[in-house]
Amino acid sequence: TGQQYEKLTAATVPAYVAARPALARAVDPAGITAVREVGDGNMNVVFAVEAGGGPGVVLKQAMPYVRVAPDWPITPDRNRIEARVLTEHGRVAPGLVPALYDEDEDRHVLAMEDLSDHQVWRGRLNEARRDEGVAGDLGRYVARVGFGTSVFGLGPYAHKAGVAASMNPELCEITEDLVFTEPYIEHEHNRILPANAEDVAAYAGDPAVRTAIGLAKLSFMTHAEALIHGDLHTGSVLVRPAADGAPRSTRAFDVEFAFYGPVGFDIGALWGNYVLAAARGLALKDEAHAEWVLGLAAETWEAFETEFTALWPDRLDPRVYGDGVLEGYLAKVRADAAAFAAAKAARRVIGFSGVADIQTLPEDLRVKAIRGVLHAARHLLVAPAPSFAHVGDLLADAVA
Ligand code: SR1
Ligand code: MG
Repeated sequence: TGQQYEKLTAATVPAYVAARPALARAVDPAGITAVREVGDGNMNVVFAVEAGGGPGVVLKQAMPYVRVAPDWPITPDRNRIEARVLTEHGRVAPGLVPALYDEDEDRHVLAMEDLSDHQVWRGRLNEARRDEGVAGDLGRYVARVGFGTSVFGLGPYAHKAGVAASMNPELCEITEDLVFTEPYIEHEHNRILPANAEDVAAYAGDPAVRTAIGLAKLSFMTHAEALIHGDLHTGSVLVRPAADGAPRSTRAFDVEFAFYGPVGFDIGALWGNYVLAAARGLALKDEAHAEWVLGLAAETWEAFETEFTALWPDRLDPRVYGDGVLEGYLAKVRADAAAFAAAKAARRVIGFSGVADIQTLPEDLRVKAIRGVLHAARHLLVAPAPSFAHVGDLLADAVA
């Protein structure tokens, strides 16, 4: 495309829908009643298209730059990758990602299922809502993807073809820089409150922390286990609680960072974001909510382990992939997840791209919450057997 393509606006969306046959089948262009720009993520422009009396559609356009930093170029090809991954994840984890309706490779637009009856989980957690079952749904999602796109689920040739077809170097580089590098060096992206300067120096300067982060980065860059989501924070999850006879719905979205990586990265992303949500709860003196949130770590893990174990009899090559391998692999994923959780939590309180959980706290509470997150991250990185009970103690001590 030469990266020259027209940016969608709310005004041009109806004509765009009418011109795309796959889209016009999903939503009647003549019936469009409203187009709202709803993107609040860092990367893309997103429109919710409403059609009176019927389902709408969501359009997501990737521009050749980062939405929140237009002077930061980034490939719009992320949109093609996202389309492929949505299809693949929809195959192995049906009902846990949005349905894909259309892919426009010229203007880098994806059209997806209207999930406007859902809400972003991070926002609901920050309102101290307790959506039972979501953490388990996500553990099942990670397990189904972690098995279904792995050597175990695909066999050697399809796994290698998957690795080759899922290269995502530019988006991976963002993670390698923002999660695993910049928080550990002097960098213009870092945003550190003066009152947290010593906390950050103690965390990022600790040789044991630095070694653990370096090893986690190496694992992220080299362990091509499965086609992981790659950015599974609580802002990448949509939730609709059960109501009026309709069941609960949980969807992981925004899969543009997906690539063949370590499965523990997705579990760790969730765990790290539970730490951030719990730090908020404790800072606001809502101990009950914080305790509930930290309990989600076990819920996600147990659902992951149960689902992965249930899929294990379907592995394509049981000759030496016996039950001892299952046990060893689960232990590896769990250990990886603890380190990745630390990296994902710490980056949100040191580097580029903070999260509302922490950013919307008053400054005095934010300082304490950040201190707690860094103590928790260090524990997750260096303790021989890290525990979320101890994470809770560390967070509580910091905000006391
Ligand atoms: C420049 S993008 C910053 C962050 O937004 C995404 O959600 C990823 O987490 C990325 O690291
Ligand atoms: Mg995102």
